Amino acid sequence: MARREETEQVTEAPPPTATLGVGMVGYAFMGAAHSQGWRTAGHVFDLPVRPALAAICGRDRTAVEAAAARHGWAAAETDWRALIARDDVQLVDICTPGDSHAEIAIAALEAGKHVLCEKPLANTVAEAEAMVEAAERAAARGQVAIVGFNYRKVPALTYARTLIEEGRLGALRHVRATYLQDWLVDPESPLTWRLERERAGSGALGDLGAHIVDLAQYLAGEPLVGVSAVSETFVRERPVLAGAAAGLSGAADGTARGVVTVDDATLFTGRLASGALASFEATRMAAGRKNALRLEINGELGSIAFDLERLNELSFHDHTEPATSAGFRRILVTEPQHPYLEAWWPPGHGLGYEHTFVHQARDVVRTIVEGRPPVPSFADGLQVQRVLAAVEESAAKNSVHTPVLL
Ligand code: SOE
Repeated sequence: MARREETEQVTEAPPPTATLGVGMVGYAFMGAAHSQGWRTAGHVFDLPVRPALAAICGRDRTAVEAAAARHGWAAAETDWRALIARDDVQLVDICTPGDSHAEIAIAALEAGKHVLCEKPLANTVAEAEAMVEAAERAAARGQVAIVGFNYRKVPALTYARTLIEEGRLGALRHVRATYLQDWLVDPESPLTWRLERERAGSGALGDLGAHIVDLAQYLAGEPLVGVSAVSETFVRERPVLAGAAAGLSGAADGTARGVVTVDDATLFTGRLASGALASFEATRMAAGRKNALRLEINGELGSIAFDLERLNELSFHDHTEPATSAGFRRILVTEPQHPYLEAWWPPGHGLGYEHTFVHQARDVVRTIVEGRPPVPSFADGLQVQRVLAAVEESAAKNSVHTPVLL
């Protein structure tokens, strides 16, 4: 495999002249992350066409023009329909809250554009189904529709999938997945759109649970077939937001308070198609846990373990080794032979959160140009949406638990 010296020769080749015009809707946290992905992918990877940041869209003209200048977009629009209609936009990237995903994605696909849509795919199963139907019609015309489950693009997790595909874990027994953050611990943290059911669909479940459900199914290579859940909203009222959110938070509007209409934390167990058991925990109220997406998968031949807070590492235990010397060992997934790493730094120099968006952009471009099946597809996004809906249904039923005798 190419080491860095050879890779450098490859990246010194003249950049491709053909471009894929990207139009992005939304310019907050995810908009910034996706911008970085589009800006960088064509400079790092040897791509058949280079993404061009054609136009960015948001409702507030001053703010969207500032975002365009900051993130390197050539133009700014204030109406997503105008963005979709632009001749220099071939792909529409949707980074808005979930309540507008379906409308924008379906309109873009019907206008002949490729689509990348942030997760969760939609706020309801019905919306996701309509999006899949639009994606299927568009696929017949050669268009691509992809959902942005960016953590599949962490090299250590892509590599974990390879180990499982190769049978190194054997038949799977357990999938244990948690996604823990703490940005809502403070009860004075304001009521942003992520705390409104109308806009976000659900709370920790859709925001964080969607990622770990997708990863569990992607890594295991099989779907969840049943779930049992509990859910809680610990802080039921929060200060109303004054103006736009900044990142995950924002300034409160005096003393006015509004009702939180989503879950703060959702826990559930599940069963995969093969009979393997799974457990999940999604919360934004785990004090001290910043972006702790952790996974452990146990099979009859071995186990893997991963923590997003140490994202260059994968732990692997090979249970076929002699018991005296077997045990979890830490693999640094930073070699040029590892997924995506051939184009980055010399061995051992490591990547971060933002690189997942660069890898996502690379994969979207290649999928379009090489005519590959889209992965993760809108159908994958719908399947996750069905799991989220089943979790919500179960949590609603489980509000009264089997009592514990005291
Ligand atoms: C906030 O909880 C958030 O930004 C999620 O919305 C993202 O999907 C996740 O990648 C990081 O945390």
